[in-house]
Amino acid sequence: MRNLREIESTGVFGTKRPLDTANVDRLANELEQTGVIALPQLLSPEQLRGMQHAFAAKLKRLRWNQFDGYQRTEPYRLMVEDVLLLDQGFLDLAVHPLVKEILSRYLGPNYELTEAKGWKSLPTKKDFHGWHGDMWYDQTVENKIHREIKLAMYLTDVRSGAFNLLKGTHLQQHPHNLKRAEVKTLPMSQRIELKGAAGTAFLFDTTVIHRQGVPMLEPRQAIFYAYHDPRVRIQDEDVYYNRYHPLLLNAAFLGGLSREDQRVLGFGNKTNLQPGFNRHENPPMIYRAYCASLGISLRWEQYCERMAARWRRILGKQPTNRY
Ligand SMILES: O=C(O)CCC(=O)C(=O)O
Repeated sequence: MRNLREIESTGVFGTKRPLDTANVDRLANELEQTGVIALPQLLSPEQLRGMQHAFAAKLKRLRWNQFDGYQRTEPYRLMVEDVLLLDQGFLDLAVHPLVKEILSRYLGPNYELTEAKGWKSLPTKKDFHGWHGDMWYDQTVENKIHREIKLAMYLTDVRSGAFNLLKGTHLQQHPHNLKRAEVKTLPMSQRIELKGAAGTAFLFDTTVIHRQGVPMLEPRQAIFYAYHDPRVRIQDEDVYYNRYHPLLLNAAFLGGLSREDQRVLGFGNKTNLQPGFNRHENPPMIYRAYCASLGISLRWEQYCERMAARWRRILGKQPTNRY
């Protein structure tokens, strides 16, 4: 496997350029053999800049009430869900012709994009994200090791805390989080660390043993798209959290999609739709405290407005428009 740093920049492998079948075959074979491939430059610098800008905007604050933003459910990562809503580049990447060609060879004709999210990893020396294969299908009923591919792209330059994997460990066992005893037996000579500049993209079979590297010395922003056959039964935990809900899309970015693009994006597919889904857990105490303080602050604002209006009437002044 080539190191990502050695990949030549041969210009943007854009959506208009005809695909070189030999090159696609070579990449698909490499993916089959090793469980991972580095991709050539798929997007233009302008597309990448648009994605970085939109992603950074989501990272400005924690999502709350009318303030859109990231989600935080763990200490070392800020999660940005549903990135296809954010910028045209995220959508273009998801249905890039080279990606689709490789995926249809590796996953067959029924694969779809089932999740599109990203995160900002915060600097830490803590080893919080161990070696694993991604669990997604219901292993209590599925005997087969199902194929799933993730497309990853860095949105910042990554010099530490890069994606790590053990080449050739894919499709050997059902994916799971590895226990300490298993980690001791891993073929560490096969370890690859995918450092790279912003825009670096790669595909990996999610059964390949992988992890985020430690230490993470500077913040890292990356997106990960998951592609698999949506007809395969999802594990209970992901049904519970509605993880593989139909993609959330932005109408502004859906012009000019081919029928294949529409299929890949799951147009009209209700297999994993949970109508009226509501999270099953109760929000934490702090949420109730926020709600209560919001109610008080809204009522206080209204009271201040009424007082200000009364004083304006008394003093004969015109109201100033706040909006
Ligand atoms: O953030 C990383 O580098 C690791 C990602 C990962 O483990 C995953 O997507 O399953």
